[in-house]
Amino acid sequence: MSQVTEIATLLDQAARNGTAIGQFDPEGHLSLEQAYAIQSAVVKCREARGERRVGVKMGFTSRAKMLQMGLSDVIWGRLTEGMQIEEGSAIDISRFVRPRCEPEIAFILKKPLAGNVTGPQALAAVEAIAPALEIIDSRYKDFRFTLPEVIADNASSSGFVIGPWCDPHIDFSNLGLTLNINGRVMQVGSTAALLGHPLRSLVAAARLAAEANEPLQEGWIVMAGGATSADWIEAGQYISVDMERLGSAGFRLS
Ligand code: 0L1
Ligand code: MG
Repeated sequence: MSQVTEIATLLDQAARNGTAIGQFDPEGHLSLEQAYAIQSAVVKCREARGERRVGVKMGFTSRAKMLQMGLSDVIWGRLTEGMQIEEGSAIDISRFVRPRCEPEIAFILKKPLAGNVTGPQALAAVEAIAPALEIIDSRYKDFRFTLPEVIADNASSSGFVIGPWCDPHIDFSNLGLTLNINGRVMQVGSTAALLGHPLRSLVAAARLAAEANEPLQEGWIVMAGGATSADWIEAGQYISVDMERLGSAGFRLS
């Protein structure tokens, strides 16, 4: 078994069982190319079990988080249908190691999108936009990881919830939003936190996915990135996002 397959198998099992593993590259020696190769192999494990690819997620999309990590670019991960959580439903916390949740805006595409595109070209490929939540769950013990490790771990992607799909022609550059737990506001933010405009995240997704020879497909969802910091979430909580003009999305953790 190659080292890529070996690490990918460990990460896939950790995600399936909700059990943490130790770091495999604590000094961060792996190249980003190697890290994404492991991520690709992790997602292939899911596809081998019959899960369909449904899109991509973007990570570290706020300038503050990028600088904090010493990064000059965003990171991305792959979404499969098994990660989608029906809006308003309840899910069992045992499937996670130690989950956190962040409010996002999601795009769904009406046509493929690839390469170096402009904002208007990206918008022309968007069928609809929606308020959304991402559940992130690092598979590493004590939430300690290097950049190659988090990329290999599918950018901590674990679940996502999509609210009502809305007309993409409204101005969504600076929509106010809150992340709420049991109806209490925990985080306040704006879609402008995503690289200044969420479309920039979609433009980056088109570039990065094409570089990986996996161009964005018609019908795919793009989770544009966290608009606030993520909050730890626990069993018994109802977690929701309220977004100006677009509405709400939520789920219960049991
Ligand atoms: O912004 C993101 O969705 C990436 C999250 C990866 C790091 C983490 O687990 O906090
Ligand atoms: Mg996110």
